Order: sequence, then structure tokens, then C-alpha cells
Amino acid sequence: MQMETTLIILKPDAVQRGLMGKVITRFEDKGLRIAGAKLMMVPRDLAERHYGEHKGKPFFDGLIKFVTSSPVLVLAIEGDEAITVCRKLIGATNGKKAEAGTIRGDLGLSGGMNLVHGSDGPESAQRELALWFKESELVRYQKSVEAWVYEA
Ligand code: DAT
Ligand code: MG
Repeated sequence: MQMETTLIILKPDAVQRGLMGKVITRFEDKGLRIAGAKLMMVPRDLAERHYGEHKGKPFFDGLIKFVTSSPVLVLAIEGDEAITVCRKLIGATNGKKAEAGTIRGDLGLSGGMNLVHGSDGPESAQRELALWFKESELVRYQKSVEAWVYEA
């Protein structure tokens, strides 16, 4: 097993559309564990640091405006290969192109307002978790159902 923690953000459109429960359920149903959660308005400097790799791109200003416009729900999610598994559950960037069965493929039609962020690799996960959570805000525990999720 390769236990990993990944940074997931339910973006303003997910919160405003009342889809938080549905989206969290996707991750829980998969067998993943919530290790941290907070609802917050995103300060502009945090949004810019989080999306730093996209600075200078044509959609950057709109992206920052969008993620700072209304609250987000920030999650740390744990599980075997959680980073890749969550990216698969989330689906391709544009909701119109994302496969049916994925969160974006089932719930959205937009390229910019695409409901969920998920770290795209181990380095991003580490960097993003450190940006959004203090170590003391991450809760380490086991769920007894995991005995029925993972083979011994
Ligand atoms: P992802 O969120 O799938 O990792 P990304 O890292 O390439 O996608 O881009 C970050 C976010 O920026 C993405 O979730 C939505 C927005 N974005 C990306 N490309 C865009 C585009 N061509 N037009 C508008 N928004 C875009
Ligand atoms: Mg990305």
C-alpha cells in the first residue's frame, strides 16, 4: 500500500450549488478518509500562491477572482494512492469533456467553474497541504470499515 494525503478544494460553485455533500460522498464512497476540513473565504495571496504555476496565463485573473468570490471547503483526503485516485474521481479539467462517472463529468459544464481542485502529484500535494493546513489541523485516525476496503 502507498498511503497518501491529497489536497482537495470544493470550489465556490460546488458550495453555492449545494453540492458539498454529493462531492464528499464520492470520496467517502470510494473508501477514502477525510483527514482535514475547513470552510473558508480564500485570501487573495493564498489563491495566488496556490495557483502560482498558472500565473501569466490568460485565465489566471479570472481564476483568482472566481476562487476568492465565495467560500470554499478545503479537504485533506487520505488513502492508498489517494492523489491519483482523487484525480481520477474528479475527471478532466473541462466539465464538458470530462468522462461521465467523474465528478466534473457528472456535475458540471464549465472549464473554469469545475467544482473541485485536486493535487496533481506528490510534490503538489505536499506543497498544497502545507499551504492550506497546519499539521495540527490534520487528524490521523483509522476507520474500522477500512478492514473491508483494503486487503490485509
Ligand atoms: P486542473 O484543475 O484539472 O488540475 P489546471 O491545473 O490545468 O486544471 O488549471 C487549474 C484551474 O484553472 C482549472 O481547474 C480551471 C482553470 N482553468 C484551466 N484552464 C482553463 C482555461 N483554458 N480556461 C479557463 N479556466 C481554466
Ligand atoms: Mg491543476
